Amino acid sequence: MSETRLATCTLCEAACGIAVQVEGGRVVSIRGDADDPMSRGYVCPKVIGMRDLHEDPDRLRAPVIREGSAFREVSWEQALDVAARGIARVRREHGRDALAVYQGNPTAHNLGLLTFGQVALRSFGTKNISSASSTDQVPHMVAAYEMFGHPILMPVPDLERTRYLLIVGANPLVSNGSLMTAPDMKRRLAEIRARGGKVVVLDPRRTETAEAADEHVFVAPGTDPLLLLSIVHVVFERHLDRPKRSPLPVEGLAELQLLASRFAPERCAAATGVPAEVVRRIAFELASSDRAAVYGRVGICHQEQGTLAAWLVYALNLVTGNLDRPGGAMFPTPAIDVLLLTKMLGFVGEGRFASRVRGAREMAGEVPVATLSEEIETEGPGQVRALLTSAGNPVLSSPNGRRLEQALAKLDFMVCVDSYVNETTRHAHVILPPVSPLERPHYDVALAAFSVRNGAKYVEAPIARPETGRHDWEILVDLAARIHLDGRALRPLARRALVAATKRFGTDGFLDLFLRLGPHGAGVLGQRPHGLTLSRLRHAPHGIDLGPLEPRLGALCEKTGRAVQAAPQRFVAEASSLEELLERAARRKERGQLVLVGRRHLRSNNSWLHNSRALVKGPVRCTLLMSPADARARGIATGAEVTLRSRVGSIVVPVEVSEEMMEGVVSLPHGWGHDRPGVKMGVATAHAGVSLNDVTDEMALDKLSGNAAFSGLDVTVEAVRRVGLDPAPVSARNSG
Ligand SMILES: Nc1nc2c(c(=O)[nH]1)N[C@H]1C(S)=C(S)[C@@H](COP(=O)(O)OP(=O)(O)OC[C@H]3O[C@@H](n4cnc5c(=O)[nH]c(N)nc54)[C@H](O)[C@@H]3O)O[C@H]1N2
Ligand SMILES: Nc1nc2c(c(=O)[nH]1)N[C@H]1C(S)=C(S)[C@@H](COP(=O)(O)OP(=O)(O)OC[C@H]3O[C@@H](n4cnc5c(=O)[nH]c(N)nc54)[C@H](O)[C@@H]3O)O[C@H]1N2
Ligand code: SF4
Ligand SMILES: [Mo]
Repeated sequence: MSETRLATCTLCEAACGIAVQVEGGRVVSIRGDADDPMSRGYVCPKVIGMRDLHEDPDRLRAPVIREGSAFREVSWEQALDVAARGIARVRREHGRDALAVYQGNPTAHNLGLLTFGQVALRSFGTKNISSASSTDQVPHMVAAYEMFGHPILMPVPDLERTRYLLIVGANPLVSNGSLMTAPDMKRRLAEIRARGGKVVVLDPRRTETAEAADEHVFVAPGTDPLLLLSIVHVVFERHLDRPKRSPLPVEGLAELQLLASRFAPERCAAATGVPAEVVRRIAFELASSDRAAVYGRVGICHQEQGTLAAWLVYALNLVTGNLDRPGGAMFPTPAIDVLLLTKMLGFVGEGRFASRVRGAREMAGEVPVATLSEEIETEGPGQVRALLTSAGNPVLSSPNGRRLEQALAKLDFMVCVDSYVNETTRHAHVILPPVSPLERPHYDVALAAFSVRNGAKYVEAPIARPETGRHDWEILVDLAARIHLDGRALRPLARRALVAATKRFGTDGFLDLFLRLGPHGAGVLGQRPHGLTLSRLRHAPHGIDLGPLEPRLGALCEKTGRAVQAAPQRFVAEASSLEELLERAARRKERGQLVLVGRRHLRSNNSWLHNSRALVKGPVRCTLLMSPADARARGIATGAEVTLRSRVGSIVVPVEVSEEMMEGVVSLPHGWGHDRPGVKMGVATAHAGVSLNDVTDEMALDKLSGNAAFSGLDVTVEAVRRVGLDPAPVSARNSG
């Protein structure tokens, strides 16, 4: 007898509601939950990954320890003991900073990792803690911190009411939205147009989103701060600035205007590739719309002035009077107060310490992952000798993964909390696998803070975990307890008591408490009888709609006595380097220098869904897109294998000549390169591709945030061998 259970897809930020048909612990089918108030039945093709992950024979179901080049299954007791002893020894002999911690992207979709997991990982007190944030959104966090006083206060476009949406460096039709939880982007963009609105995309590639928009404009990679500043320039010049439309206390508008006055569109056009008259028209349309929002995502974060770009996206919303205003860029009011939670966890702050070798500044308690290799390689006090990774695959996801992989081989000890033997975890001494995403209860603590509509949803685990299965957070709490109590007399007793107490409270206990304390909550003692509690959410398994976004920044400013900063001093100081960028970008174009950018595919998810047969079948996706003009100039046709070179290294990839690409720009997806020895993901290895991050540069960082500047990397491309124009060779290779 099969049964249908409601759940949430945890593969991407859209967090679609799903109905999972289960029979005897196996998944029969997954479809969209039509009664989920946010996703209304929508799911993307990737949803099948939830089934395939669960059923995957390559997924580890028991802990393993390495013996030579092989892994052997062991009991939890043994694995945790070996892991704890290894880490404790390194800490004892070399100090706390000798242990590095890295957390990957799936953390954001994992209730236990976001709560107890954070406490456990931060309890090690190492300054060498990093995460996928520094290959992703830290520029937005630094901009939010300086402008609004909290790194989590990153505004999201109010898609349901906006009439003009300017998308800069994002492809939400493929990524399904990021820092913008909004399932079914296709419908949402169509709705903006149906209400008479306009969608404009600025991107060096004519993406799927650009195709669905009213207008697409090519922009040269890495030049967005110049482009955005020239839009700000026109807004002021034409007296279209209307910050007062939103009643916020604001400081620094005059400084912003002064800075922008130097960057007229005519001056920036040669660098950005965007004609001045196009900039002027976009500025006018944006500023004269009654409800407009500017949205920027990883395309603007992955550049050497990513923080300036993120700042200028927010600043543009501010000066056009669209910040914290319906139809503009707004701040959700999630049921769990993440501002409070992150403050409690020590996330709020910046520049409190720096990395040892490069002196990279801390942000939200973390250093850039780009510093990890050098921290392992460079001898001296504080050298990293052990690594603990959780839900991450930095060998494929961080810049210069080749160097990192060589560094990992030198570690004294490495522990990974992960379900696979992959490019990173194959270096581990112990791998501790959590249960599958369908075997855990779920609530979106992080994503609800970036939802285009307020809401709350809790789901029970649709499939009961096996008796031996452990949640990520249970693994980390147990590990931390063992490490901290190692060598103490009280050890077994104290550890068991601590672990038992946390387990008893559990993620449910945490959720109930924080839901009650939150802005929609019932209160700890139930003072607000209609407010949220966990029990109320349990009775509404499709999720509860908490209404459209409401202005809230004004009230926050009042509470803290802090005005919104339109032109933070650090940003204005750094903006002097834009003069140099202006010249460098224009020169690059004159020289015909090729630059590299990344892309995503609808049927792929960073590095870890390539073991699903259903998702990797079809044409090869790991191809280098190149404009017809650039291909012609190099005698290259679709299907040709080329050598792509950067300062860091080279890779060989097949080319796809495409009108989608801006001249001078080539595009390659990341997350591939599964042919490393020792990887135990059969399907992925048979569709290996190459890793973009074998050529990205660990020294190229966003100046203000330390984020990896993957985009706009100088590269050369030359043919390895020539083949005809027929794209068949690409697909033929794929079927093998
Ligand atoms: N060149 C280039 N590089 C990029 C990007 C780019 O655009 N271009 N994008 C960057 C971005 S935005 C990101 S977020 C990063 C991602 O970087 P990472 O998070 O380091 O990499 P992922 O590929 O997401 O790997 C996730 C890992 O977590 C494991 N996993 C999945 N679910 C769970 C779980 O519930 N628990 C545990 N314990 N493990 C789990 C998977 O098996 C996999 O090993 O990559 C970045 N790298
Ligand atoms: N299907 C799928 N969905 C995903 C993921 C996935 O791997 N696959 N990953 C998830 C993750 S971790 C994240 S963070 C989000 C990211 O979500 P998005 O930000 O929407 O991700 P991308 O599709 O990489 O879009 C970035 C765009 O920026 C453009 N770009 C590159 N350089 C520049 C530049 O210098 N300037 C400008 N203006 N544009 C530039 C690229 O051409 C690309 O179209 O997606 C999430 N969703
Ligand atoms: S858009 Fe696709 S991958 Fe993302 S949550 Fe929805 S079904 Fe899952
Ligand atoms: Mo990401």
